Amino acid sequence: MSLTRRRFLAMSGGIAALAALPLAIAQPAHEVEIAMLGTARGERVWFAPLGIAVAPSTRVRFVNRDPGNSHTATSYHPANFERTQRIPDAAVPFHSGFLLPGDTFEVVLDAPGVYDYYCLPHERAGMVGRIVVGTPETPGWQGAVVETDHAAAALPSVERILVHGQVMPEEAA
Ligand SMILES: [Cu+2]
Repeated sequence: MSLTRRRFLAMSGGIAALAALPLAIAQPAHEVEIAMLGTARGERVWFAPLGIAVAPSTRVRFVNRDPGNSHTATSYHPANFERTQRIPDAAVPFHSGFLLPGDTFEVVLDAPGVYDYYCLPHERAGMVGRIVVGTPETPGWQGAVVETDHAAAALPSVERILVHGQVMPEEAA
């Protein structure tokens, strides 16, 4: 079974599950910020929010607000260090490069669907995030993701993100 086929099957179930839920992004912002954060000694690192719902063509600004570490925002895609694709087929993969404390990286997400991303040096420490662009009703939605990756298992569900608008790390478990 191809990746595309599996994504389609998962997407179909997701649409059915979401049909009755109130969604939180009635008034979409044109810009959102996702902070890169960490404890003083670097024992824990994370993106905040961990999951966020945005409208298509929202500008997402990653800001490294961790004074003690460099981070990246890197979409799961074969073009980025041969990771499994976890962004819509129509999306352009993004990779911020290493952001020093205070640095920012911006990306405009046009294609609807689910974007999973990670921090290159901290992926195995669980520094991952999820952006949901649009809803299952948005034309071109490709919301399915294949949730087999270990780090990605820490991500909140698409349904949870759509209902709440955003999910902070403490709530994700
Ligand atoms: Cu990091």
